[in-house]
Amino acid sequence: METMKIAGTTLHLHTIADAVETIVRQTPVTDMHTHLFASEFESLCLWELDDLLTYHYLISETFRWIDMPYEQFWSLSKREQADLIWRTLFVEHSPISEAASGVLNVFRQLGLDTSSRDLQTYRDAWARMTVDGHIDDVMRTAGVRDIVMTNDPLDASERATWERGGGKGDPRFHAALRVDPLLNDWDNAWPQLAGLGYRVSADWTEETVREVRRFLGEWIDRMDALYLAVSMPGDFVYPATDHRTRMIDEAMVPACQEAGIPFALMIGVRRRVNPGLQLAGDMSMKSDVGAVESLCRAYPEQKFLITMLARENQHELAVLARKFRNLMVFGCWWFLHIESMVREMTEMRLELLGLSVIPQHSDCRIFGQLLYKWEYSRRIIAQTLIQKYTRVLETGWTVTEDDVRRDCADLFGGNFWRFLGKPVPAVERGEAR
Ligand code: HDL
Ligand code: ZN
Repeated sequence: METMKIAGTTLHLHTIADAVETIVRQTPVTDMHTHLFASEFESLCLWELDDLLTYHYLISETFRWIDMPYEQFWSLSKREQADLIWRTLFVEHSPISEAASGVLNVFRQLGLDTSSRDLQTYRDAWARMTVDGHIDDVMRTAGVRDIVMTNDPLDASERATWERGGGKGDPRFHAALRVDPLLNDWDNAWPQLAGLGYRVSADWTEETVREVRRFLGEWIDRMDALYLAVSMPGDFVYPATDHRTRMIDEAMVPACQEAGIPFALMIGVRRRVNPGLQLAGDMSMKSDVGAVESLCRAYPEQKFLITMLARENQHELAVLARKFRNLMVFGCWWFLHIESMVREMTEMRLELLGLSVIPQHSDCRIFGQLLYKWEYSRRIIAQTLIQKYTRVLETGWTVTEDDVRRDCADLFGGNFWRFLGKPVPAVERGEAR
């Protein structure tokens, strides 16, 4: 029998580390969940220094040091808020949290002189930038080839871009249709739908179901949405005799099946535990992985992208993914997007699921964040892969550079696009192997 030819340089115990670090660094990323917007979305496209400093993670960290009333902070201009955050987290204390050190990492990767503690130094640097030049520089440096946005047609300013035929001008940016209010705040959502011309009412009537389906279908088509996304509170149970189950069963899953797209559920948030912090006031909570199990079993032909917010849910979710091939686990979400949790979760996932996961997304809101979030994520994923390839090499198995390239392409985008049943756009554009 002909021996199978192994392609590419064979790696050994003393060469695997350098090879993996190099290949991971070079592998282009599809960032499959972000809050970034292409520049055509104008004010929704956040990239300025004051946007970076008023990131809600830094706001909540600043309030731990100051007695200022919340209302007084929110009455400040964005620039004044940024000044206060800079003084508090960068001058009066060392910026060692993930979000604070991340800002300095952005400065470094943009080639700025980080020896200055004068915020004006960095404001002057941003004054020399343009939004499109900054986006190109950051995506190139971070190695991010494609970005999936979070798109909400109930947001009037975003809707305006779509309704004038915009939204798809930059092929690197893709849409995900986000519809939390339909599931979690129906009393306020249905009047908004009605205001857009959909014949819905508070009651879950046949016409309401039909019109919610029409809303979902029309916006999936208009955005060419890659997936339908919702974030769910930690008390989400499924199935239940409640509005959420009816909305999922009668509208959301059918809309996904009609469009042939995955349904992404991000589970475990407790919104506004401290309303005074606004967006920064959300909390995580343990959730019922059983709800995901019931969904995957009820709809074996429907693909589900799932991430959960509580550390305590991660092992059970990874084990569940071993049972359902229509379940794709993704990312280290939100409060888990810190180096210690990324390391713990990535090791566990590769040990339980091999390479059939989407290990990371950035969740970025401001473009510069791509630089630090992907730098440390790549480093940790590379360190974990080296550990696992070493274990394989020690058995005498052959691992080649081509094997590692293939595996990394899967982890950093290939698994996502394959789960969608779509080709990798960066390859289609000739930008990546
Ligand atoms: O619901 C979500 O998509 C979360 O990611 C929230 O946007 C959260 O506020 C966040 O920014 N996480 O990083
Ligand atoms: Zn998010």
